[in-house]
Amino acid sequence: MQSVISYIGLGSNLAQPDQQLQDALRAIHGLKDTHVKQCSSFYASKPMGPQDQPDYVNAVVAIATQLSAGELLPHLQAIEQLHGRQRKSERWGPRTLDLDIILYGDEQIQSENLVVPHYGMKTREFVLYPLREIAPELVLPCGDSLVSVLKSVPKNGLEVIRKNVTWK
Ligand code: PH2
Ligand code: MG
Ligand code: MG
Repeated sequence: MQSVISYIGLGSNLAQPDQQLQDALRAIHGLKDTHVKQCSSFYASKPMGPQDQPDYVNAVVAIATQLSAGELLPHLQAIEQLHGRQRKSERWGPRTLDLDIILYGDEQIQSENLVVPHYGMKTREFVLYPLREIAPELVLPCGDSLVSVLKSVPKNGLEVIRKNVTWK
């Protein structure tokens, strides 16, 4: 099977977020039939949602994978679990590790447990700016270019905190 390029959003705001992302990157690279191709810098970002939680560290990685999106999802959820993720009822509450499938090739998926492109990607600075770093020419499945989408999304304090991230 041919591999597909997929973009995964990483986020953490608990228990050493920088280390959470670094470990997650290695775990993703270690998934079967999957390789990390590129990783954005790590960014500090203001919490979206409840404000009484720590700032987040966010990044986006490009992977090449032979897994389908539906196969990839449970693997990413297993990594979240290994990182002590506790699913709470509070929407947009703090978390040790969040791995979201942002894009999976040009596929548009609307199943019960997976929506791709990620429903919030066009409004979230902590997804769009890291994505632009690794895929400046990207055109979304809807036909909009990443650059045009970014024009209406301010940085909201988003700040690079680590460059030249590695995963091997
Ligand atoms: N994720 C959330 C809720 N709020 N805020 C930032 N800055 N970054 C995130 O990744 C994030 C968030 C739920 O997934
Ligand atoms: Mg998320
Ligand atoms: Mg998530």
